[in-house]
Amino acid sequence: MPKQPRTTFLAESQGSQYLIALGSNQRHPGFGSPEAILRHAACSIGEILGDVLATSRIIRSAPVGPSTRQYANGALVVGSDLPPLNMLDGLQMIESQFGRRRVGRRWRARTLDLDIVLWSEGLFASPDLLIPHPMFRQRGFVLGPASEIAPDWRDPVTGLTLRQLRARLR
Ligand code: A4P
Ligand code: MG
Repeated sequence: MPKQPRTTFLAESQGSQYLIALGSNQRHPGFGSPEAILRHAACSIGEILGDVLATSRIIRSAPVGPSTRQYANGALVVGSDLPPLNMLDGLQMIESQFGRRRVGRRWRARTLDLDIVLWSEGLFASPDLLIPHPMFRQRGFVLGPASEIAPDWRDPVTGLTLRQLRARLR
């Protein structure tokens, strides 16, 4: 595989950084509202997967796709030495701890969805994981929170920063 250009983002932190998008549009009997679920999930990510370096506000967004319920969405920058597939495994483990069940149709209502949007080392592609996330450039509910915490992070595919991608969407 050709060597990918490294995106320098937070020079002071060790290892690599991941930009993680969080979404929820279903209450959890123990954790409560979608907003509360996202806050607890951010804590779990910090305990298990790496250092939470930046946390966005949590926004409310209209559902894209078949689900009719509003979402809570947010974003985190996480510093971690985990390679991408281990990060994905860890995120999916946390999704299931929050009651996410991977059955039924895609994009159904869910208690917690954790997607890897960007990785400081650039591109990653395997059958189970694509970085950058293929849809993120079209999604205000990702770009809004993400550009708040990492406005100058460049998408390695288009060369545009998150701030620019968000402005282009609007
Ligand atoms: N996968 C591949 N690349 C990635 C990546 N970069 N990060 C694979 C995470 N996962 C990745 O995802 C399906 C499979 O994608 C995973 O098993 C993984 O191997 P999933 O989370 O099980 O299923 P999903 O979330 O239903 O599908 P998908 O395609 O991830 O949907 P999205 O893109 O997450 O969209 N509207 C609003 N307002 N806010 C939302 O948060 N979210 C969705 C779901 C739809 N509409 C929304 C929102
Ligand atoms: Mg997902």
